[in-house]
Amino acid sequence: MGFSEKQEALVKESWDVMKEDIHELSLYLYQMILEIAPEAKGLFSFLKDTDEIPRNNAKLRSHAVKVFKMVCEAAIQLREKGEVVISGSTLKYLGSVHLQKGIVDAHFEIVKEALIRTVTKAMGERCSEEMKNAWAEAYDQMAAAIITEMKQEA
Ligand code: HEM
Ligand code: ISQ
Repeated sequence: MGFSEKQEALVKESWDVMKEDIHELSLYLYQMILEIAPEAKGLFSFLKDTDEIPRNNAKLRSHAVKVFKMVCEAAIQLREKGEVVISGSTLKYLGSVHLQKGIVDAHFEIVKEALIRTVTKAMGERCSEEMKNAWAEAYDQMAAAIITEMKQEA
């Protein structure tokens, strides 16, 4: 089943709301990752040597914002072109960063769950199963592109 205009709208609409509180939501995304998988802490350079998630680390924040934005971008592309297209050099970079950090398929499920929990928290009563599914689908397609690249680089 293709990605519908409605699904794209749900992702965009929630992202617009999320942007208003992006600082807190970025921290929440990491918090959820660590709640689901405490061992993931060691993967991130800015988390591995701290007991708490640092509130004022620019890199930590910008990385999380990138992830939200890229999934949002994936939703737009899925509706427009039916697939996620990442430019060759960006895809190579994403593949190599994650390969080098030792990211495996199971990690992608953890981040997906954390992302959905973050959308759920951000949207409160405005959240719906349909909205969560739209994010999940866009994320899965983005993840699939990165995973394919990682396997090619390995
Ligand atoms: C780095 C995006 C999945 C862990 C990055 C960077 C981007 C990114 C853009 C590079 C940031 C920069 O250098 O500017 C994504 C997207 C994902 C995804 C879009 C899924 C669709 C994952 C997963 C994990 C992960 C599943 C594992 C928990 C990391 C780590 C780094 C990284 C550890 C390096 C951060 C550091 O320590 O500096 N990711 N990522 N990523 N990603 Fe992901
Ligand atoms: C995946 N890759 C890089 C940074 C991230 C930040 C938060 C959640 C997932 C991420």
